Amino acid sequence: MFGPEDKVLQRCKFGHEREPSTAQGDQTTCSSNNGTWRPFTCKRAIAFKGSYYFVQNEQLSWIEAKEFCESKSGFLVDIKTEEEQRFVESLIDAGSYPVGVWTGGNDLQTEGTFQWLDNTYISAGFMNWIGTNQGFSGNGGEDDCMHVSPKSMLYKWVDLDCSITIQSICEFQ
Ligand SMILES: [Ca+2]
Ligand SMILES: [Ca+2]
Repeated sequence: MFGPEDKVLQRCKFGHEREPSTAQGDQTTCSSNNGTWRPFTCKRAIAFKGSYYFVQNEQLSWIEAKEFCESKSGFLVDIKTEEEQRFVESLIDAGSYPVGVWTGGNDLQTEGTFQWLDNTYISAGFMNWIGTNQGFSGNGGEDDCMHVSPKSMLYKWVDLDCSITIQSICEFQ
């Protein structure tokens, strides 16, 4: 039996992701899941310099991570300044990301030329690659998707096989 209040469509605010929760969250309410009502918490996206960031803890391939962010009207994070890099490092530090996190950086369009998902060239701005060349030469040109490595690798940018499943960060503007 649903009361009138249950018919109100509950959504998380823009930039917030809804996740199932049994704990008290900051915006706990009820949502319908195939007729079963259950509590959920709106997980906060974190604001920084005019953008919002959401860490996706689920391990996804690069394409899956990209599609997840887009399904929330965001995009896989682009890191365009040293300040933004430091902020992403703090997000990595705050969680448990043994391999690091996906960014939107990729050279799927032109091998060896990395771009962000807004089609800007990574080489045109701030960079934090592990080597002097774009990407990591260890696997030839096979790796096309860029991630930020964990603290143990000084958060350097390294391209990986896009099908590897790791955590990721969505950015919202
Ligand atoms: Ca950005
Ligand atoms: Ca490549």
